[in-house]
Amino acid sequence: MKAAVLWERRTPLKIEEIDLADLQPGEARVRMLASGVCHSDLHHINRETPFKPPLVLGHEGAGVVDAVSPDVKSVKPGDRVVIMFGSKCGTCHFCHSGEDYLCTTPLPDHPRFIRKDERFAQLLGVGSFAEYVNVTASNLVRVPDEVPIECAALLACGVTTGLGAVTTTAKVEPGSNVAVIGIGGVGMNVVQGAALAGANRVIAVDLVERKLEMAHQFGATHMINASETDPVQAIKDLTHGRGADYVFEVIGRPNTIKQAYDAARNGGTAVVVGLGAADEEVSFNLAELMRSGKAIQGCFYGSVRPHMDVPRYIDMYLNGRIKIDQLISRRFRLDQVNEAFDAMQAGEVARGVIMYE
Ligand code: PAD
Ligand code: ZN
Repeated sequence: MKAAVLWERRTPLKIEEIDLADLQPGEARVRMLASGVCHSDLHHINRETPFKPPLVLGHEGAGVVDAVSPDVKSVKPGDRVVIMFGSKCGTCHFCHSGEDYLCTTPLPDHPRFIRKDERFAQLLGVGSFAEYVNVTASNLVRVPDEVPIECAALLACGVTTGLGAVTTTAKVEPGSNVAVIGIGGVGMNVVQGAALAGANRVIAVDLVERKLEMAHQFGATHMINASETDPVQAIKDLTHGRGADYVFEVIGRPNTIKQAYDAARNGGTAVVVGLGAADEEVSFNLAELMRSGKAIQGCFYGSVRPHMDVPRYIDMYLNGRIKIDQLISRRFRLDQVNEAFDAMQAGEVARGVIMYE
């Protein structure tokens, strides 16, 4: 089967013929049908991260179950599924307390992608830029036939992270003023989540005019182009000079995280959704941090509870309460994966999706 392999950081992915190991207990094999291209995948190309090349990227995938290990009862061959990423062991402190996105159990370390003696790392336990994947079966959430499979794929990361950041991580109250800095595939879902949560103002900040226009369709009430206007001042001007109750940073850069902090009102919250580099830091004035009463909150995976939130988001999609189709700007084949990254970096797409058929 074919997979897109990162052989060396900062080089294009190469399509290779590789194999899958035999299924281990608790695992399922999924035939990939769609995989979104998320900016986090690009970070693993460009940055040093714990996932070392040769590496199969991709973590926003959906497909159909092809086979299961004999002990697996939660899914069966033929089921259409979203593949959630990361560990969810079900037995650690965090899994028991309903915060399984914080699960501390290491990902399975037996090789799943192989070729003779070669072993390929599998990003976040998924590696969805491959025609088939072996994954932990408890990470699979079944999807009804009415949901287009490329929409299901986006539930594995962008939609779930963005909506969850608002409702589960930050718990935005109706009437809040919300600003979102970075309106990509994830930030657009923060915008629609804030609108759904009943935010009063939803202020979208980006550098690309097309993203801002789209943000308006997703519920933004005000749009700020940060290449023309200082976003911190603009957010304050729109919020009685105070700043927003919640400012979401959805890029992962020190300067925009600082902007989110500065644009939050006293007592407000800056929510860091963007993934910064491991060697980057942001500094805050300590006296101001204390006196302002502001909170800085990290947000991993929208604090998702997969088997509770994903079915709920599916229901909301089917009921017309959230948009997913409109996020998909372009479809690519697996051998066009590098073009999909180029399109993301050029700001041409809200989400590009790899289709396998
Ligand atoms: P994306 O490339 O689709 O969107 C990023 C957006 O930021 C684009 O629209 C850019 O135009 C915009 N942008 C860039 N620089 C600026 C700036 N200075 N001011 C305003 N806007 C700017 O990425 P994405 O939405 O796929 O991912 C966004 C980040 O979220 C990225 O760091 C990714 O790794 C992270 C992420 N975090 C989680 C999580 O669990 N917290 C999950 C998924 C993705
Ligand atoms: Zn992602």
